[in-house]
Amino acid sequence: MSFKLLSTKKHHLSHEITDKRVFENRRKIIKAAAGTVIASLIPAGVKAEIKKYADVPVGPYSASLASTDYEDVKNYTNYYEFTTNKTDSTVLARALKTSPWSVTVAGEAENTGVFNLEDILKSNPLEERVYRFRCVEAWSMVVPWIGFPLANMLKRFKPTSKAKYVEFTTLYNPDIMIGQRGNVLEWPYVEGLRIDEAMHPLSFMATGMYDDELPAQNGAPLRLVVPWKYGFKSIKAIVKIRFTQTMPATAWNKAGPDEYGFYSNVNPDVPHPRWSQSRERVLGASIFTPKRKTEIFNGYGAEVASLYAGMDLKKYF
Ligand SMILES: Nc1nc2c(c(=O)[nH]1)N[C@H]1C(S)=C(S)[C@@H](COP(=O)(O)O)O[C@H]1N2
Ligand SMILES: [Mo]
Repeated sequence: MSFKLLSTKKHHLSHEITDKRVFENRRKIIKAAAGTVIASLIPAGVKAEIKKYADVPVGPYSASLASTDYEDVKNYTNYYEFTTNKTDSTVLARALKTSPWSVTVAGEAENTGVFNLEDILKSNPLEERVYRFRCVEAWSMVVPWIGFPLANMLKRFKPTSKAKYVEFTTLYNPDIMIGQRGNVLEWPYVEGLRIDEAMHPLSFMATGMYDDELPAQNGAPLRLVVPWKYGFKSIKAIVKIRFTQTMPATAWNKAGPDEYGFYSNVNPDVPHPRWSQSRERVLGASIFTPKRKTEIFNGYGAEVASLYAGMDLKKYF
């Protein structure tokens, strides 16, 4: 399976390039057709529900890949604050109140403080991006995320020249996040990126998916999506962003330093100590479907490999 990225004026991205207008038109047609089918199934007098983000335009950097079934993406999640079980989080995460929501910005930046998510959203126009996503446990999926480029938001906080990394922190609330009553990880969940990774145009903040609000179990109201890294970098329910001079200590790295490195770029050549990373299972596929080969940087090598020029990716895994 190869994927296509849409062209932008500045970036001539890898692989086959699809004209953005062609893709958007196709998306509209598909939506219109789906609307007709659904409408014809709805009894007269019942209004079809319009999805919250149905009109969000497709942004650049979107891959024109077929999305994984919505039901699979919603109902097979990793959210250790609630449970280590990939299906129970659908119900458990309903207890999380995702609005109002505020985000604390701290550290090496001029514009720090507490921000309402609503205000952040007002200054960050939404777009849709179809991104490949891959968990470290070797399952992969393709998700049409709704959100905005991470760099857009970070630049508004005016990071100083001392900001070499960005640290993200998830909500800590063991009354609701019942998994936090145990110590499967050190709470709160923390993740981090090097500043150039964070500012890379592929790094994305998601607030929705499949034209609708982000389900709680998928990280509402605000989650990171870094498509060339293993899924655990894509931290959910973010309440704090801190710019730092030194590499942040991340939850998974603390839990297993030999198993989960800071960079965690998808890499078929670096096996997890307990299993191979060379093949992956597409979410929703039957057990008889052969696994597919994992691609370096999850297929985004043409865009991001230069971030790691000269680095030994076996050492900096
Ligand atoms: N706060 C938080 N973020 C998290 C996790 C988590 O347990 N807690 N799990 C991570 C892991 S291991 C993966 S694979 C992805 C899964 O995203 P999904 O559940 O939306 O598919 O979320 C990541 N973000
Ligand atoms: Mo994961």
